[in-house]
Amino acid sequence: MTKNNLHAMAEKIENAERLTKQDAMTLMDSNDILQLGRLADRAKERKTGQQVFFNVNQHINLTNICVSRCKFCAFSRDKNDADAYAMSLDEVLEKARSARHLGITEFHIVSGLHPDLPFEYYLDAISSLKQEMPEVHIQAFTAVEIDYFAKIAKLSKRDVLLKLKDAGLGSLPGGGAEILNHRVREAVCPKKASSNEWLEVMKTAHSLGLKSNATMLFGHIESPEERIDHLLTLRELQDETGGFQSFIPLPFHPQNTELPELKKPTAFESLKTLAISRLVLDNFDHIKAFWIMLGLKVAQLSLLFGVDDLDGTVVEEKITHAAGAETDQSISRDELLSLITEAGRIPVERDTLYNVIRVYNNGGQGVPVET
Ligand code: V47
Repeated sequence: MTKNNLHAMAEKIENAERLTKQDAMTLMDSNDILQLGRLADRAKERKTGQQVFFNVNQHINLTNICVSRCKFCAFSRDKNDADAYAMSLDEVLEKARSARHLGITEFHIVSGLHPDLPFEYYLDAISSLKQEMPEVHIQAFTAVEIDYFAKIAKLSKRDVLLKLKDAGLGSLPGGGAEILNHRVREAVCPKKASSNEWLEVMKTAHSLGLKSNATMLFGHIESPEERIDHLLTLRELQDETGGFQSFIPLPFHPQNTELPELKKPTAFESLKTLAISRLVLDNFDHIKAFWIMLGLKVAQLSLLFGVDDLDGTVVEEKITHAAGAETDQSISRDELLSLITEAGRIPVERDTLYNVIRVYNNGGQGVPVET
């Protein structure tokens, strides 16, 4: 596809006109990645100007034991595997306390679909965390987990969400969406929530005032058209509910999965996917780069390709050193600030619901300007 095809579309994007499926497929066919980036950056600028958001969160995975065993997942284990685990409530609280001094504003909790743990375990985990650290927002349980809880507890999705909300749940993460398509799910994750079940949970959550994110696992067996259809499905639900906060495209990592023959998406493919997501999802305010999966280099470049939010564990530099953390598992706040300012953008620390905590508009030198 030549540059001219994109020129024809640039006007549409400049006028903030909604792209059709045909338009989106034209973008997918294009190799003019710089022009795609410029167009996506323009669309980003309209939403959030020069600002790039980040937050300080702690990920907690309650268990890796999972009955679903999706082909793309290297995390899940069977109950009897040597490295299978399920955290006790004490362990959950201990983990939470260990990050208290980092000034975290969010717990991000996702786990396997455990065959035996009752729904009450998850309710207890949320209420204990809330009691221990009431100021920290709890973003927990993918739509797939909510659907599973409804099945094991024999409750409606709505009742599951209401009970979790009562216990202290603040919002839902965007995982488990993979590709919202029957063929793809049958092939790679047949044992978990279907596309419709995933969408139904999100719709219900939004109706109860719970915001959520949405993800897309790309670069495995899905076709370009299935990827675009995934975006269009999310755009349609967002038109209806307005409950999605951010969209996070996740590049597939084949190592230690049941799809080892596949290759990880290239930087080119990832940047193109992020840019197209920004252009098609005109009703999503935020497109987030999960640098832990994209890598820091691609994540930084993505700030010129429509991305306005960087996610991944952020810790103070002294803590990183004290903990001896690997740079690919955590990032110091200063490093994050320089990545953003070097790209010519203004770093903004946010809470989970995108309330601004600090704007670093002094070149990212670490002296915050309160807003
Ligand atoms: O649902 C699993 C994906 C997701 C692999 O909501 C894989 O803010 C790549 O959803 N290669 C979990 N991806 C992570 C997730 C997430 C991450 C960051 C922020 C947010 C948010 C959500 O990871 C799973 C699945 O789609 N995944 N295996 C893999 N081998």
